Amino acid sequence: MTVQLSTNLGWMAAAIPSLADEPLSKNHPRGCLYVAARSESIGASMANQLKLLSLSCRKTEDATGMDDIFLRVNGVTRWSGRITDGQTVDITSIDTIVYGDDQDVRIELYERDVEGDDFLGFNSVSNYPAGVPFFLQYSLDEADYTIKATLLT
Ligand SMILES: [Ca+2]
Ligand SMILES: [Ca+2]
Repeated sequence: MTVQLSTNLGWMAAAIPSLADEPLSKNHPRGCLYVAARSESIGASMANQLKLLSLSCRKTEDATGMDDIFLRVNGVTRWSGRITDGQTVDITSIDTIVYGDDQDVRIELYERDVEGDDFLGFNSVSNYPAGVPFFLQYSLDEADYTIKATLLT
């Protein structure tokens, strides 16, 4: 639940500056209704294209040495690599993830070990505002990771 909450807060923070740039038209004098109608019309007209940009490690899961991370998108491993405290790695080699408006994308992070892999958490991405980078937090097992992502416009 903590992971989901931080995701929602990230969406709010990302959404506010972009929406603030939009002038309210005379046809939509009530801001709240305007925002709701706008996101609905975008959602109905096109599929979403999710691009994962980078993975940052503030704190590894393993007590010593580098973490051996793999990233799963809807149950399929799409990226793996080694990373340690303070590093950010580019993950743009992962193909753009295309999904419909009635779907969401489950992005899980694991740390590999011979005695069993450690699950670091998951985030579900649905309809974020396009063109505004957002952040997904992974903090199970005392690890601390962030994925930076964006929906392509
Ligand atoms: Ca581990
Ligand atoms: Ca390990």
